[in-house]
Amino acid sequence: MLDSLGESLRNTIRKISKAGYVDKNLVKEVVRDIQRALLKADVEVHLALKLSKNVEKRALEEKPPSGMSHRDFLIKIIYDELVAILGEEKSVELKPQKIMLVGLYGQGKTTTAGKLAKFFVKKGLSVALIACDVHRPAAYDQLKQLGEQINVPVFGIPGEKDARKIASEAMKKIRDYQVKIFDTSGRHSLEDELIEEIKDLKNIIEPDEIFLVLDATVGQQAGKQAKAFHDAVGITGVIITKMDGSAKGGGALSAVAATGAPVVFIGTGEHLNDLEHFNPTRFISRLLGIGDLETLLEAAKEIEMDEEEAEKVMDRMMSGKFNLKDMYEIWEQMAKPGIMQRILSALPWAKMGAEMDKNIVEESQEKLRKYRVVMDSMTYEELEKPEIIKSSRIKRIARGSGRPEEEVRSLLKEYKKMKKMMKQMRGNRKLMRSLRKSMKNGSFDMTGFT
Ligand SMILES: Nc1nc2c(ncn2[C@@H]2O[C@H](COP(=O)(O)OP(=O)(O)OP(=O)(O)O)[C@@H](O)[C@H]2O)c(=O)[nH]1
Ligand SMILES: [Mg+2]
Repeated sequence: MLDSLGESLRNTIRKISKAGYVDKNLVKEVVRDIQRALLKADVEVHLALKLSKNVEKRALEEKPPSGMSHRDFLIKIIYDELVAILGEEKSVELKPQKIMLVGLYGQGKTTTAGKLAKFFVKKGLSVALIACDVHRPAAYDQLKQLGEQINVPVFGIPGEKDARKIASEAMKKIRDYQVKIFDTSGRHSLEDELIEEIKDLKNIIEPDEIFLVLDATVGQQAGKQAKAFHDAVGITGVIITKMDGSAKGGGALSAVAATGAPVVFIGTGEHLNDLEHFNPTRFISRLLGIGDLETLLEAAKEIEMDEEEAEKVMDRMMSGKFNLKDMYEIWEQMAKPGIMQRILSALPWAKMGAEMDKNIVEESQEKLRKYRVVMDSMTYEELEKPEIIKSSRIKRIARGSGRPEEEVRSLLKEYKKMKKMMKQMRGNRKLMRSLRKSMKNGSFDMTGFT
């Protein structure tokens, strides 16, 4: 998704990283690049100009905080400005509420109603769907089918031509459900008739949330469309659908900028599970290829350990209680191709990822081969407390494994080295936390990361 925008922006970031120094010419060039990338991705012209102008102004006028290079500062400015467009992260609350979905024809309202219903059901809330679309002939049946898939009741009055009546009836009949999701009619464009209808529906339903459902492939028109809906009923959030497709995505950025309403979810497919919570900072980090800690933790999750297990290993590593079994486990993880790359891509050192991955995989595989035999000849006690392995034990282990004593010693040396590294990483974890915190506060200190 958003491949081409991401790629052009990442090229720009690479250009900055590779530059010897940041001067006016580089700033101008980068600003031009960003403008071009945004326009190509269908971001509205004035928004693209405003963003690139902000970048230019700040890059030329502001000084990097002490400890940060001009290069990193320029990257940070770009990151900041993109994040600023998307605004704060917003999540739906897990409480009883009424949600009304609005949007033009075919944007994905009905499908999204089903996805949202499933989302709340999974969180243990009781959900009802209400079919207030009186325009599309089979709208009720479509919603009914979705409801059946997830055992969620669908309220509707087939044949009824007035959406207001359906909503009023529904308000009486489905009181007992905690979450009520209202699907509404679409139109080709925001006609007066539709505006009147959704305004009335809003008065009847008194929704807690009004989400605009917007197809990611809607280009330059997205901002205008979003603003019109916003002016009519006040949008509290945007759900961008079809992010799995070839969307250029700039429309989505424009819509958010035009309404100030944050993106809450993105739809990434036709199935009811294809709904993802949207996190603006993570989204931009990925787009720029600079990653953040959350992505890092996710990558750690993907390495076939469940989250708890990952936390446990992480905690053990960080607590300084680190033994040979832990070391072996870590090598085992690192010996799998792609894993370091994934982890590194979440860090500012992303560009080194692929190369390092290859080296680390080879190195780890070799270590595993070499030391497995040696470790097989150790007792549990020795594996858990390697410190007790002195020369008589070394002799025994060497004999038992049929490997030279030197190899046992080198394994122990390796262990000591790694343990020391873990200690240093403990310091870095704090650094990571502070980085994340400062990113949230808007100040961003990359000291120690470059
Ligand atoms: N690939 C993909 N397809 C989607 C997504 N969301 C919706 N669709 C598809 O888009 C088409 C239109 O979706 P609907 O949910 O019917 O859209 P709507 O806004 O209710 O349309 P109207 O009721 O006609 O206004 C359907 O074929 C959906 O399967 C998504 O996130 N990804
Ligand atoms: Mg529909």
